[in-house]
Amino acid sequence: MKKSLLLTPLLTYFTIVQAENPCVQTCFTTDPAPMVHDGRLYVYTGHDENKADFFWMQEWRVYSTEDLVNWTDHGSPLAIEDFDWGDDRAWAPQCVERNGKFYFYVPLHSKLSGAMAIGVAVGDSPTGPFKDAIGKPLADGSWDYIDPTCFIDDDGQAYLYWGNPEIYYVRLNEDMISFDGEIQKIEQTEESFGKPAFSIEEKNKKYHGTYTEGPWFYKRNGNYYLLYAAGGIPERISYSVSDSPTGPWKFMGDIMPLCDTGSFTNHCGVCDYEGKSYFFYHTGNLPGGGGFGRSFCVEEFEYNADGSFPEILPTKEGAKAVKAFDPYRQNEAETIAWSEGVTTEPNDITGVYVSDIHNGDFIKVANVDFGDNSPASFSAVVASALRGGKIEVRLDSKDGHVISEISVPHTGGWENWIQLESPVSGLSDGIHDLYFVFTGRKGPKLFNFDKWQFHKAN
Ligand code: FUB
Repeated sequence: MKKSLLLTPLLTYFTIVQAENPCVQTCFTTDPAPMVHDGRLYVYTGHDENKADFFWMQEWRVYSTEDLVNWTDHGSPLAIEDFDWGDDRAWAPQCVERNGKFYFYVPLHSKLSGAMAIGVAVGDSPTGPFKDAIGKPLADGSWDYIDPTCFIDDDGQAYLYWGNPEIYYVRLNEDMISFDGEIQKIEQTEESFGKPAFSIEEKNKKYHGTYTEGPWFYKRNGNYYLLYAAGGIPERISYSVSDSPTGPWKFMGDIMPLCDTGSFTNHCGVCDYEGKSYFFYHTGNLPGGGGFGRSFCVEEFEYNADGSFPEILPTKEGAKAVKAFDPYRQNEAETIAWSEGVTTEPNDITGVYVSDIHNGDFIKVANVDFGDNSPASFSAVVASALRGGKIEVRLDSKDGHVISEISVPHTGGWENWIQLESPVSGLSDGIHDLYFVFTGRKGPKLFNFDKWQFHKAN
């Protein structure tokens, strides 16, 4: 069918393309740590369990985006099971690259000490696989050995900071998996962190600060920044700066003040991508979330002229798209701007796919650029152990008009994949949000969805 030409420019013009916070809806994703590599922005996270009453976290997860709007789920390339000496609490991670290797620093509970420890895993790609790099903790034996943040200075010296409520650091050796010398503890004073350490604070004096946890360490324009969760709980995000990687630090105040985030913790990470600056944090705002069900969010910001931070408040909208999405390559179904109802699962052969699809669930892919002409067809890779269902491909809203439809049959198993193709008709040029709306019998899981692609006419 021919597209409605008249409507195309209007819809394209008025489409306000914004990400939606939290960035991932298929599971809880805590303690975000961004890393830019090879033109993509990766975010390493923890994973709060459903219905948890504490941080009973078992694995770390990786997501990535090229546009700040659509997030690809790379699953969990690292879990407690990968550390023989660990048995619980897969808390706030960070991954950094050096000489083509990816070093994944994590806190977890140690069987050796019975307390918390810092581990390091190594991999050859940003999405893993990762393996314990040294077969033992990098630092072990204190309840406050959590939340490592790693930074490599211009002279090649790498630093690892961590801790709650103390701030520890070491100079890492060039191998990134060892250090010489003692673990250093940073002196916390009112001038450096807004409040002295508990042991030396003046009782009855009201201080603004308190370093709590979750340090995030980096350098910009010759200044070293240490961002952190502050104020005990509930937490805000504050920061200190220095002209040296090991201080002395100067307390600069709050970046994200106490807000109604639905979570008593907060945890930040910062990066630049495609010429813009982004602030990552987490909230309990995903339906079913809360203090032990947190999900990462993102806001774009601009540094003040003097390099200080503006105040950053949580928004529902998040960051704007920095580029359009290409529907003509093979796309992973788990690349999602927003979804409702579905989850994801891993598979050794196909990788991560979308699962738990029920009648009425949907996936939105934002800012999709169909170019000047309508595509000829749409294909999807799907599997079903039951009677299947339908993918309705809709434009611009989940009730938008249907441009293609795929009927998924029984394929003989939840991972017996087949590729199906269907013609495209109706308005489908220009930039649109795409909705995959799933329909079928009410009640049961319908099918799994792994990949999709639009095809141009020959
Ligand atoms: O996610 C578990 C802990 O909660 C993290 O290690 C802290 O930073 C806080 O977010």
